[in-house]
Amino acid sequence: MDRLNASRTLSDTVKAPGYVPSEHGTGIVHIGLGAFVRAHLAAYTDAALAASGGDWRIVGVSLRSTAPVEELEPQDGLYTLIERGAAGTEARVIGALSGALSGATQRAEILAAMTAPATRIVSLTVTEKGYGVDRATGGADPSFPAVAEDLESPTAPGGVLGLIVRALELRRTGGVAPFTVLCCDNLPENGAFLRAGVLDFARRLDPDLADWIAQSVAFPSTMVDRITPARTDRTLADAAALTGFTDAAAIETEPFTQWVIEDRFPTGRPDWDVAGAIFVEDVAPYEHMKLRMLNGTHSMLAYAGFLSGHRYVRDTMADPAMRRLIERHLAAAAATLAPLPGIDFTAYADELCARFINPEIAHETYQIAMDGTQKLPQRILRPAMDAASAGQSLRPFAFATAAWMRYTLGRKDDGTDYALRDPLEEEIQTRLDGLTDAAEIVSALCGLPGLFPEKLLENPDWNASVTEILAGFLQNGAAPAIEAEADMTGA
Ligand code: CS2
Repeated sequence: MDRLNASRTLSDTVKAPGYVPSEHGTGIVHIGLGAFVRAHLAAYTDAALAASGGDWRIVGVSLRSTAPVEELEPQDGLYTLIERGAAGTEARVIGALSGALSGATQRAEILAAMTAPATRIVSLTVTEKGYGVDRATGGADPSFPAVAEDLESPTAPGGVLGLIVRALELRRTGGVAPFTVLCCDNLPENGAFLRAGVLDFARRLDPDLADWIAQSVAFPSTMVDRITPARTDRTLADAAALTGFTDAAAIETEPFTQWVIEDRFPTGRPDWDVAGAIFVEDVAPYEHMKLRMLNGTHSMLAYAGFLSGHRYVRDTMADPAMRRLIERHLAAAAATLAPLPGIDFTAYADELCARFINPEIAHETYQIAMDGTQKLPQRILRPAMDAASAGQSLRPFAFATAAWMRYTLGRKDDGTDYALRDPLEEEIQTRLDGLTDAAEIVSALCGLPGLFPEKLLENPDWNASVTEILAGFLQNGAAPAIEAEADMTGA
């Protein structure tokens, strides 16, 4: 079977781009060329190009893995986006990517793309751990390898902060207006987060440049949402059947998609609103809602579900005890939120349950369980602090935390080992070495630098609950511990 590319005529079973991709120039450099951007930002941009045109195609950059470039380049950036839902499967070919660059071999080309006057937006999905920003100080983290290397050789950067700062510096000296920086990762106030990291990095090299960036560069915050499981052989087989061509870059996702963005793009942006993006003054309340309700519940169900033998999110929804805990967590997370005009958190929770149930989406609990130390603070611990201040129950958050702690032991009840896949994996293993007692494990993990807020650790109720729940996991096993917890919900 031939490979998908721009000179092929697509079969009728797939929707082709509603424009001629080669007639549109590039306006965006996107760093982080995984599945998510292909299901989200590129899909919105594709719809905007079809509706209103413009030179807004995207050059994708994969900082470490060369696979995305090898998948996309031979296909002229085209790929199939498969949407799987109760109403059936839909597929469309996305034409928004104009090229793909690899951080491993093409640093000069990446900088050239970022400094090109036509580039007006640099967007990012590099995951929570990919920025090299110290979450405790908010500044650049010099213990992060790419930050250290780029501070040493700032003119040939390879990391996120180094690339943004160098590209902005070159634009400034070249008299080219700066691009807008759009962080699309699941972090609270993600624009301000990245801005602080960029400014601190720049200040270490050139305070004057840092001041200029602070005055001239926009970092709008944004909330992104679309459940995008890792690709499987079925994704590729379905893409081939639908398009009639081999497509090494196909991905699959759910029908639901949401994007809320602060409208601060001094040098313009695509008409993403035609595809349903919502522009608001302040995105923070939407981010909190999504991070605490969707992602917080996801993390809880990922740890508890994985440990009790549920491979996919949909399987946890079919387990009555897990289902009760999922509903309890959604309600507890909602109770920590300030009211958001026009949004009913109960309806949002119901909608999330319907998405989690989607039988067509094979979203692995093990995929969500990855990088727990990077996810817990905004998803579980901050809401726990808010619940404590408001006199609400800490129990659902303590349960999620205890499930994560049990997960960090790296071994299931049946003795199967698994990799933690967390940037602090080694440190966690060193701290836990030889420990079997719940209280000792809790205290070892609570000592991880910068992870648990002091205020939470000082709360006796929190420590007692986490320790008691973890002891239940250790003594009785995951499934009985989950049953016991669900019995407490009284539902
Ligand atoms: C998930 C998210 O892997 C994870 O941690 O919680 O990727 C989640 O699927 C997305 O944020 C949904 O928008």
